[in-house]
Amino acid sequence: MLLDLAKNRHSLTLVAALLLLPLGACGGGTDDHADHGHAEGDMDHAEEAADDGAPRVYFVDLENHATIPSLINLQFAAENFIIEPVGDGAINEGAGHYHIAIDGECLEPGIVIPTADPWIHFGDGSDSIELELSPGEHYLCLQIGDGEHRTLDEPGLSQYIMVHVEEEAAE
Ligand SMILES: [Cu+2]
Repeated sequence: MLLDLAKNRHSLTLVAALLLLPLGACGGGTDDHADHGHAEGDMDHAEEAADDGAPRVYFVDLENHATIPSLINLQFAAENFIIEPVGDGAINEGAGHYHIAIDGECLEPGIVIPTADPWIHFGDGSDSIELELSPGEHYLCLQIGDGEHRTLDEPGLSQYIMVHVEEEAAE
């Protein structure tokens, strides 16, 4: 019994020593390599982001910091996502309806979008609205809610932009 234990301990130490050596050598080498590969991978990813199959919603022809007239027809579009009217509270995966907040921020995922200022629901499945905004800076959030008007956990399913509204031309 005593002899056996001693033997086992001896062989365990040996195994540990053998394991440590190659691990230490590998660690330094792979770190370098991983860093390099990661940077390249990120760049590739950014270039393909526009068509990676991820769901996305956006204001049509309206970029962040754009200058717009006071009276504007806002249009929304979706990629890889189905826009549907609100049913009887049914939640269909990969589908929902638009909401906008005028001078309000987008919401975190999992929140039921209020039916109150600053939010407007497009529960009929429509994708545009005619707005009159006062001159100056305004913040617009476009955000998807599901059949229960609940925000979804996909970064592409909301867009938050700032617009400059021109002073109305004197008539
Ligand atoms: Cu809604």
